[in-house]
Amino acid sequence: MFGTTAKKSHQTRTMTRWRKIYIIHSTILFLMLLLASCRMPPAAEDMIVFVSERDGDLEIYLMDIHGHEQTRLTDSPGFDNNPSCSSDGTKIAFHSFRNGKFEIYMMRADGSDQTQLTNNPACDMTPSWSPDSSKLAFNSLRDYNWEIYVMHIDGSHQTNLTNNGACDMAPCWSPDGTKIAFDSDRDGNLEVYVMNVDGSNQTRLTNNPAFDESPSWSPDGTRIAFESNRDGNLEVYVMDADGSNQTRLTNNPAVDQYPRWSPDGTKIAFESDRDGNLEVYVMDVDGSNQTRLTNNPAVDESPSWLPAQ
Ligand SMILES: [Ca+2]
Ligand SMILES: [Ca+2]
Ligand SMILES: [Ca+2]
Ligand SMILES: [Ca+2]
Repeated sequence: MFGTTAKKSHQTRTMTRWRKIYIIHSTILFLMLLLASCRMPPAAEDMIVFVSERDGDLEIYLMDIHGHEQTRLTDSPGFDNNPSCSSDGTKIAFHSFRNGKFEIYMMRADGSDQTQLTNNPACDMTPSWSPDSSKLAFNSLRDYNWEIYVMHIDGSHQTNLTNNGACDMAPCWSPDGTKIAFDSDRDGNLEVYVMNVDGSNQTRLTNNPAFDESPSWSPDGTRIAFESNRDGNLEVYVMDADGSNQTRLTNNPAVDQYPRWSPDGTKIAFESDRDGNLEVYVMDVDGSNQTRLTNNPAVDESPSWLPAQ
């Protein structure tokens, strides 16, 4: 009788132990599945990648085009800034100070697989994808003044395109892959230029004593958005790709800058401090419907459209 009770008690303890193990394993499995489900699935619609200081230092975030679902992608001790999304929507290039000097990095669109591409004591910054997602243009200070370089996305074949003693910055690859727009102060003040992807035929598009900078191509290649302070403070402008028809889109005493054309060609994202601190905005390409997407006392800036896959 006693033996049977002890046996039953032992069986009960064994079952309890197995039940505990089962519950622990189930919980771990559930948490792993939960964690997996939290990773960003491929975007079914266009998203906007941007930079924010809300968590203490500049990190890269993702949100939908309405400003919802704001999610952090990087978490490094140094600045992470100027994200640029590949046209296939799978990768984000950016620069980071995480290793004590500015270098170009790349990650998947969900923030995974963060990889360093440049490794040079001088600053390497502001990457821009070629439309076939095989190359990156970027700024480098390795020649003791800013030049525009291109490289393959594995970091190989780093080549100086501009070779000019002035500041040459802010490259933006044309949608047909044949040209790169950039800004330069080689003619005395910042102007927008365009060149062939081998660096030939460097041509000025703007000609104004004010700053004219930060070009962004429309997806059909016919127009270029840029920022200028020619009317007294920084505003977003557009022009035809040959520099004609320069038109102001914003008209606000605050800073309005960093225009980035949407993949479907209907909108331009930009940054403005009109509401007291830098936020990301979006507007129609004629300047109408200017709408704030972020709303945070920290700096929110540097939008880049992540195309739907
Ligand atoms: Ca230069
Ligand atoms: Ca100018
Ligand atoms: Ca303004
Ligand atoms: Ca803000």
